[in-house]
Amino acid sequence: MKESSSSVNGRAREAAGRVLGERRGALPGKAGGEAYAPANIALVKYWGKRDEELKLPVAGSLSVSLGEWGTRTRVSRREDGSGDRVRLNGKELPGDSGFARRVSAFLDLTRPREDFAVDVETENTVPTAAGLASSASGFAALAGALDDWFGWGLSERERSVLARLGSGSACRSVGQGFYEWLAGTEEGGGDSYARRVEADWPEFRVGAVVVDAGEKPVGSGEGMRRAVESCPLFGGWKATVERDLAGMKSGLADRDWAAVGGIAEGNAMAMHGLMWATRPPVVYTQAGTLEAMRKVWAARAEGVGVWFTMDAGPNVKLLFDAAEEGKVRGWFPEMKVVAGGV
Ligand code: 2P0
Repeated sequence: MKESSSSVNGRAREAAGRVLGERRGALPGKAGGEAYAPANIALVKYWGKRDEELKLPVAGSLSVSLGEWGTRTRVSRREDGSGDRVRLNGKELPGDSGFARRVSAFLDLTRPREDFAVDVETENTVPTAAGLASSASGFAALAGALDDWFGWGLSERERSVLARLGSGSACRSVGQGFYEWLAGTEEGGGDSYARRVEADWPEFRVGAVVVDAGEKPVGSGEGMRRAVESCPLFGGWKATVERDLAGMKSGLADRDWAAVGGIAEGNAMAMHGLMWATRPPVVYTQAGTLEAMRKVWAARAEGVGVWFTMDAGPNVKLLFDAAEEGKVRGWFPEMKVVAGGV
């Protein structure tokens, strides 16, 4: 992450320039812009970059978007000379807070002029009690709001490339449904973007089980960096992801819960295995995480169609069909449920 908006990340700005071309120099055609982007949960995980600045991954990944859980963002011009302002859920963030700085760094990639300051008003619609990260929907919504404001007319692929420069997983939050992030091979990242997987599954449900909503000990950027540098198992990760992606796509096409749930759960376990084997280790799992995992296995042993996935934190996300919701709630009365897959 860069320190301030004056130390512009050169290669990322070049990459944004390749998306926008001459459009970047033009002033917006209207007073403000607005967009919504859903959060997403990876069923096959992104863990490890081949390029830190451009947020290019070592391998592909695949996620489901979370319907009405996401981020709505409005942008407009700020002309009082005090720089960008970021409001999150109605509260102004201090300019030196981590998120405000990341937003300003992202705005640096697209500003028509250096002194062009932006007012960003962003609201998360993910219930706080669901304990989900919001950087993916946050940067996808910001890219979409800027596109709306400036009238760039970006394609979904272009929006995905742009959002990726804010946060890798944001490239998968450009629409509803299942999205595959293609790792790409180009040095500049023009072919590293997410595209919709042709699968509709309106009965697909995600249940959030919060174990600990507090700050995580190691950020995911730092955790990934450490894994690439020091995890002795990392060499096998790319092949694991490629196999899991192939199985996941055919499972989604067949709406085969055993395949989709089994691969998602196994892939999350493999990612956490990498984390544990990283030196020094990156352990997000807590006692409550293990307890929830064991409950899922016990429920499944009793015939309930439920699987789990976990990200860079202690919370557990359940995956199940709408028809199973009542039974799953019997095991996890406190879970928050959202419809994905459409
Ligand atoms: C994922 N995660 O696929 C994985 C699984 C966390 C665990 O994408 O450094 O916030 O901004 O590219 O996108 C979280 O990483 O990281 C993430 P950056 P990002 O959802």
